[in-house]
Formats: sequence, C-alpha cells, structure tokens
Amino acid sequence: MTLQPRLSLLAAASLLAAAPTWGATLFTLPAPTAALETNTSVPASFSAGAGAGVVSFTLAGYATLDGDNFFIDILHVRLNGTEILSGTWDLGGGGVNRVLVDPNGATINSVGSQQLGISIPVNLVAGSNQLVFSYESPNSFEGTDRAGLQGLGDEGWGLNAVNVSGVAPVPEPAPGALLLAGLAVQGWRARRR
Ligand SMILES: [Ca+2]
Repeated sequence: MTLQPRLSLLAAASLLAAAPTWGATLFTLPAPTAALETNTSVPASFSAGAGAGVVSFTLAGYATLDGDNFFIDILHVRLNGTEILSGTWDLGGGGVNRVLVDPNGATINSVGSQQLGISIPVNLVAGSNQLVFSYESPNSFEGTDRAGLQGLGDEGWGLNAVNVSGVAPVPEPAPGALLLAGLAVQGWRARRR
C-alpha cells in the first residue's frame, strides 16, 4: 500500500466518525401517559449533538381542562431550564385559548377531541438535555384570583407521541478504532525510516 491511500482511508474514517446526523430521533415516549393531575410534571432526558431540533407531542385534555377562565390551567414546556412554550387552551372546560410564551414559533393544531398537536423548533446542546412538561392550576393569575388545583375528579392532562429529533450525539471513538489508527501511524513512520 502506498502512503496516499492509507492517509485517505484514515481521513475518511475520521470524517465518518465526526459527521453529524441530522433529523435523528433522540427521544420518544414509550407509551401515552395516563390522565395526570395538574400541578404535576413529566421530565424527559436525552443526549444530543449541538444544533437545531424539534420537540413534538400531542397534548390531551381530560374531563374539564380549562383555558383562560376562573379555573385556568397552564401548560409549561421547559428545555434546559428555559421556557420554550407556555399557554392555556380550552380542552374540555371552557375558557379562552391563549399562547403565553412562544419564543421559537411553535405550531399548534387541533388534532382531535380535546387534543392538540404541538411542534416546537429548539436548539439542543451537545450532551445531556432536559425537557420538562408541566401543567399548573394557579391560585391567582394576572392579578386576579383563580380556582387553583381542582384534582383528577374534575380535570386532567396527558401526553402522547412525544418525539425529539435533532443532531445525533457524536459517539466517542471506539477503542478498537483508536488502536487501528495508532498502528497505521506506526506503520507510516516505519516506512519513512
Ligand atoms: Ca381548571
């Protein structure tokens, strides 16, 4: 083997290991959640490469989950401690639909009775990412008293089809690959003498 093909092979191997994989599925919820009480949260942790991604999910309302009325209930979605969506929707209990925090321009569509399909563009960090979904039933909101927690006998929320896609995490080089690369360099040095 001449020197040139050997180096090309090494270059190709290192490029293959470092090339980002766009649109990789980084997290899925294994099954729909049960109906959850408000004032609860659902965390999700996953690894990613740095770059653009998408968080999508179906939000389900059970019984009389409210939008903005006296009994208001508010969805919060946070990624790595930053709120990426907050809003309140009439998912069975009446009230006004309102998006409260939406820095990334989420897409929100009705996808069935008491169900919203939500898709949020995000920026993921390299390594571990933490996504937290929560619903809150505040005692007061925008300066006026509200009903607060009403309990599962009255209303609930749930998640289905949670999916996070983005850049796949860059794997550490396998020890075997490092050993082969080392041997190739040794061989190259030996030939130069
Ligand atoms: Ca409520």
